Amino acid sequence: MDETQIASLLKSSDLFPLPQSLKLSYGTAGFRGDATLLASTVHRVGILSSLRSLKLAPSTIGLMITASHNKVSDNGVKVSDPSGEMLSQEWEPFADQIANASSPQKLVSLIREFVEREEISIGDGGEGGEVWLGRDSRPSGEALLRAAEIGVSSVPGCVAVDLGVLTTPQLHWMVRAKNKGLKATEKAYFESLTTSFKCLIDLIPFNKSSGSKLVLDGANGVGGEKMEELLRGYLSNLAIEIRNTGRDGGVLNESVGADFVQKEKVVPLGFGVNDVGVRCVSFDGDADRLVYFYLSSGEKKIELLDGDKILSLFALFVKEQLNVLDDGCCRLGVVQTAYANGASTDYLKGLGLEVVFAKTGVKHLHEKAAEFDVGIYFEANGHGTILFSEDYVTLLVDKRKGLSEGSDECNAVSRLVAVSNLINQAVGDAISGLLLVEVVLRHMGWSVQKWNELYKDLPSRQVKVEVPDRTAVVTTSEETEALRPLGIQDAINGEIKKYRRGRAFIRPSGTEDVVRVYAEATTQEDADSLGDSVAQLVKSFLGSS
Ligand code: 16G
Ligand code: ZN
Repeated sequence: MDETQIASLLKSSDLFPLPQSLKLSYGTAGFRGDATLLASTVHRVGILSSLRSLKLAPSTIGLMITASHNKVSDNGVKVSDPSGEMLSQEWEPFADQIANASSPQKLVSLIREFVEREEISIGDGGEGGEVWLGRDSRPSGEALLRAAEIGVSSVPGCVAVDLGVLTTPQLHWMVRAKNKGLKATEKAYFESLTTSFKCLIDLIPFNKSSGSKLVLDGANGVGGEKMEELLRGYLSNLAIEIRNTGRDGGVLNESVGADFVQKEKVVPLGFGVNDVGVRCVSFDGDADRLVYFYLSSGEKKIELLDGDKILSLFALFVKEQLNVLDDGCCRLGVVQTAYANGASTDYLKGLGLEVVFAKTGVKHLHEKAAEFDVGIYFEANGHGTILFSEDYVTLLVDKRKGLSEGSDECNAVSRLVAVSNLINQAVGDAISGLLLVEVVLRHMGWSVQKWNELYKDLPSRQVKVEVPDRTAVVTTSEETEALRPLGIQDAINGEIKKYRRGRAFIRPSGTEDVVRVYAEATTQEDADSLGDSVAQLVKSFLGSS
């Protein structure tokens, strides 16, 4: 790096001093924290994104400003690689280092070392870098986006493109499309969803009714707004009532949204007795997660159809199409985490599907799903998608050419191709997930209640334990067993044995300073009791803080 380049970085870094006592880690979903403390972090991630773009030149990188389901006063930042996937894990340590550099000088020296090691060429007449910026609807987003812009353009030869307010999956989709040389606008995103959705609806063999009403809880975030845009401009026939749009004074993620509904298992604000029996869906704050629910009585308690149930519905539909094709060469697999309800795993295995487990965090599930021709992944919290390998889609498209129009086989192929266009291939996407659930329910002719009957969740319990050092817990790669502290797994196994269909595991959280405990068993009482006794074990092995 030459003097002018260094001066440019120093000058812009002086504008964004690191707040004292801020210690950040890139974590499972980028950097997150109190929005008032994040300007330096976002600025530095802007620099990182420019370097990533130069390293992979010519390619566009995405930078999203969001804190997903966290409270409105928080914000965060994460990076999308050219494929639309999460930033490569190889760059995470560098992200941690620069985010925590105590002065502009230290920051620049870390960047210099990194640029040399990675052989990144800056401003020597080669390809320039390009970073696309998006933000969710948080009030702090605009100022943070400016910080990101300054960071991006402080790397000579790099430009920032402000795409404004978007859902996280929209930004990932657009980055992916751009790098594939496709139309990469928001309009193109909506058109792609619309075309594939309509195609799937047209392929429904019977029952083309427009379906009963769906009510969406938009978490007072960007998802509701974008869904309105989609309905207004593209899918005006779809009967969806949108609540919690953020315009009626509701606060982002406060007693609303997918995370609240999934964790608390109660109705979000804005829903009540009048909605008994109605099909409802909740997005999270940046619309990369969705869960369905309905009220079975006038109480607040809900019947929850979580990520596991969405996964099961999708798996059933995809498998049905593959059965029509009698296509033994397609490797279909599903990916879950240890949090998946045991009843869902049994159900999926009962369908004859290959079920594999990944560590918590979307990037881990995505990686495993990408190993299949068709890989379906979902976390119980509602984040997931269906990945189609490019080779398999090409094979399908070729196959369709030899089939007679309107035959069962041709329709099955067309459905699979349309699903691959509808469902976001980059990350979990609540809007496209919703559209696919709606299609599959109509295809099956099912109500939400009927869908819920696929299997009955085993009662479960989650407990958070505050400990002096959560990193003392080390687990196997699938997080189902604890390797450290020594002896704790034997003790947990001893507890599990006491309960019918007992299952429990512990893991250090990637987003909070706690150890998480998950327990399930045949009755709620047993699940609670198993959860509590495992939490006690964590305290006795690690000490409580
Ligand atoms: C993040 C992850 C989510 C995971 C959660 C676990 C992404 C986009 N998000 O929100 O997938 O379930 O962390 O949190 O990867 P925990 O480690 O605190 O339990
Ligand atoms: Zn989210």
